[in-house]
Amino acid sequence: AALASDLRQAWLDNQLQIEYQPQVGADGHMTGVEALLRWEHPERGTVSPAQFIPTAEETSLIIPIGHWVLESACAQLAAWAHRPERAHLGISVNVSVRQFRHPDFVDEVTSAIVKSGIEPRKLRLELTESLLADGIEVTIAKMGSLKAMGVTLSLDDFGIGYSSLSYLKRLPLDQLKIDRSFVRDILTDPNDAAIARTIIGLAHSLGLGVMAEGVETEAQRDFLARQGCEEYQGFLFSRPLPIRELEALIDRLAAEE
Ligand code: G
Ligand code: G
Ligand code: MN
Ligand code: NA
Repeated sequence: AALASDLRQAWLDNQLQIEYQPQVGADGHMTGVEALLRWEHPERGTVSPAQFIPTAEETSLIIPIGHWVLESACAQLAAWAHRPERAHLGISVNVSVRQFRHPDFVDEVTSAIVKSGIEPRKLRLELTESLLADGIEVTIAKMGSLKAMGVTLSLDDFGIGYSSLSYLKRLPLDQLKIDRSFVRDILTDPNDAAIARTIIGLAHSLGLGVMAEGVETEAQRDFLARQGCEEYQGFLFSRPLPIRELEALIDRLAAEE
């Protein structure tokens, strides 16, 4: 069957799940997690979101699916709010272009925050550079509404897409995420090292935080730390985990303190 009809059925049958990948600060403590969609198909096996997100966008299924991820993240933050070892954590949610451009998007975020009663800054929306390709004035206005609400805004996969520095300075962002393609060979490829260093410097000169993704080794983390990077995500710390495994990890780390 075509991926589009399988995805529609998967959505109706609750075959989609959310895993959470830890994010770690400069002192090694967990600061938050990124919510990542997972699809276990009975015949296809595990389907990567890299494969099915484009289909979800083409079919508009990304609207209900994205809404569900957003509401799930807010419900999770609300459940953690009265657990001392979990209450400080944020959750990053990927927002696709189609979802962001939907006229109801800002209202959906507002209602998810109000319903759950969470602190808005704990919700970190990950936007991509493809939002800057056109409709820039509307993008800036919507980001401004989200920012006014207190939501944290990150620019995901930074450096691989359409990055105009003149737009970048106009966006009400909180953080840049260095794309993992620059982190992978950071110790062996001087160009990647220079790019990572430049992104960290750019973020700081614009008053933004910076997170590196795809950090797999201590040596990569140490290199990034020396350049002033303050947050990390990658297999060095943890792969994305089902919620029960994530909560067990948080409790284990808290018990070791
Ligand atoms: O986790 P993984 O490497 O398989 O993710 C592949 C891609 O899918 C990443 O670019 C990630 O941003 C995207 N992705 C994962 N979950 C979501 C989601 O909930 N919404 C959107 N729009 N993209 C997601
Ligand atoms: O595009 P986005 O940044 O949202 O994608 C995040 C994706 O990166 C997730 O699908 C996750 O599985 C993947 N990922 C997370 N950490 C690592 C890592 O250390 N190495 C590699 N190769 N992929 C990672
Ligand atoms: Mn992301
Ligand atoms: Na990314």
